[in-house]
Amino acid sequence: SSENVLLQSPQGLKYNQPSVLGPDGKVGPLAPWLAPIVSEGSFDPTLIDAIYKQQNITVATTIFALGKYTVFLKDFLESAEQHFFVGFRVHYYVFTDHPEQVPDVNLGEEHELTVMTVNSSSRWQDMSLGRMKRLEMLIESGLVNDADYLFSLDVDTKFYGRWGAETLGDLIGVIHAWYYYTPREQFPYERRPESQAFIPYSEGDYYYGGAVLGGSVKCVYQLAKACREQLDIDAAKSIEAAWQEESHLNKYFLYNKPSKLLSPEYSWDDKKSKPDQIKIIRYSHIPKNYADVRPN
Ligand code: 5GW
Ligand code: MN
Repeated sequence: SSENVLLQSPQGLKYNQPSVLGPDGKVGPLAPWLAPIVSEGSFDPTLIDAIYKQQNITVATTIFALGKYTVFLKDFLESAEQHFFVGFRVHYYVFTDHPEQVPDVNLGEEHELTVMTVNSSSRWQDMSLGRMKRLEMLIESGLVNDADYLFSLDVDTKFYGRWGAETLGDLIGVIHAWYYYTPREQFPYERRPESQAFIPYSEGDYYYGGAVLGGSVKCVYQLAKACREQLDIDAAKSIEAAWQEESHLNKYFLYNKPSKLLSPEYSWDDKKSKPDQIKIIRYSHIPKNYADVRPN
């Protein structure tokens, strides 16, 4: 059905930073490469569901819950069942080193969950940096061949509102809740040229959140493989990008433009109060006590 053609832009091309907020002060509606920025009011949920329903699609979703992060699974899954692709076929893949701690959550019709048991690691780098590699391997394994679209989502989060077919497309990135009004030279991109995630101060469209990535299985595969390769090159030089996978994701999205962008409605933070420009919060980071959940 879809072509899966990446919208590539050359490195070093100079153009003005796009604004997240339009002249009316509202989010969107378009990135300057004509990708829609999805926000409340920009789509008709009934219509868009009806269109995608006819295509009988499956949405695969990977969630990583390694070490102590299994505590987040219950709220994540229960809230997802309330709001995430309700009425569509959904297949969760939960990667964990504690399969016995995966809660028994009642799943809706045609919703399915597969536990992917992985080895425990004492190295925190393997937990926070291994997602791209595992995503790449999951797709290579053929397990998600039945899926049309794939999302990878942080687990220390909750859904508060609808997340549905409006978020589907070839390559999907989310605009970070803390940086949608920030001049690009102040984005927390990786700024050391030694890192593969390096972005010069004169470049950058948006600051994308690392909690959400998605798209067609093919485009997500290309993304995961490319980011994993860049992470490996950095690791071989003992370089860790400023915000790890998020930095590499931002580099990837700068030169491989998302075909659709999600407004910060789709990746909020409970610690941040809602400004008027943001009409609804759909998915948000919940506060976590780092000392409780991170490895020592
Ligand atoms: C994260 C940071 C340092 C050490 C370990 C982790 C970690 C991340 C972990 O111990 N277990 C784990 O499952 N993760 C996965 O990576 C979770 O899915 C988590 O949502 C995701 C990103 O890490 P976060 O959520 O701690 O990152 P921030 O930027 O949201 O704080
Ligand atoms: Mn998180």
